[in-house]
Amino acid sequence: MTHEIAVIPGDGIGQEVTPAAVDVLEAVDADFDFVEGDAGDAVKEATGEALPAETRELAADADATLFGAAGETAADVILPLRDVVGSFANVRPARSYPGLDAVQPDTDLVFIRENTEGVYAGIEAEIDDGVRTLTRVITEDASREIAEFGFRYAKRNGFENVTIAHKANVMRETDGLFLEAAQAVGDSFDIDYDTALMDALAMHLVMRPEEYDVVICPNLAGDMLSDLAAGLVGGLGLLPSANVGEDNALFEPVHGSAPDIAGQGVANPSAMILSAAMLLDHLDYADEAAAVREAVEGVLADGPRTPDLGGDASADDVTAAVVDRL
Ligand code: GGG
Repeated sequence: MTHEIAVIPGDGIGQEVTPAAVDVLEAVDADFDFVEGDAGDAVKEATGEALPAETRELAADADATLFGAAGETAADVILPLRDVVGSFANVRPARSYPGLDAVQPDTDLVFIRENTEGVYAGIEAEIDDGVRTLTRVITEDASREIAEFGFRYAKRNGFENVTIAHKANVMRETDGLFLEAAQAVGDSFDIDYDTALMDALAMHLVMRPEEYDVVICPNLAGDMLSDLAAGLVGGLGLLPSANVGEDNALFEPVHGSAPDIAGQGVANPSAMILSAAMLLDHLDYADEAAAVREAVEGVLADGPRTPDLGGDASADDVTAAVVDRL
């Protein structure tokens, strides 16, 4: 069966790493049709619209989407795209790799980030000169849904501990509801869980990441804590993600457009290639997904490596080495 994959490189290094994922998907034993769409800062400059209707339709109609990176127009591109694919959960695994000089070499955890609300609901206003507000939306339904997804994910993947991140002692109404709903779900699962104030959790993750398996987070906390974890394992070039919905999904690296290195060809494609491995898993190509992960691991251990990991290879060199191993 042929699967249609929408490919949306987006901004900055998204243009450089997205073709790497396509090369890898073309190298595995699976049948894909790739359809490319435009989105991002340059498209907005040229057309006035960061996410053209045709690109939305591509993502809506495809079996899955590969997205590269969003820049200044992130709120107009990646948030609506997640909505187009009906994604309520953002899965962000953070693990250290043998042979890499990581701050915390025993890291192996997964953030399950609520993907639709919190402070990313986009409700902002200027209510007076010099006074702006933002409305944080937390609903019982979305909180329950992300917690159910997180606990099921932990069970399915053999993880032993779940942590519910929150700040309910300050955001009493919103995170109070998130925590209450997530705990009710936790109580119905046969799995150990605890709850953690997200600020203290940030410190514990830096000092003892090996104590954590699955961390269920409200939207902004998931975005920030996963970047923090990227710092523990070797940087943002290593963290993939899946935006999962009921019937569709979008896969993207956790990193953004990295304007400081965009155009130089030296962006680390590993996060994007590992996102393609998550896409393979999602479409039931488990063996091919495992082979891609193994190939990436091998290249991370033996090189070539991009400059963020201390090497001097290009994104193309790394991609070619992964494809060779496949
Ligand atoms: N590929 C991820 C990306 O483009 N990140 C930029 C960004 O600002 N993302 C916000 C988010 O992940 O919610």
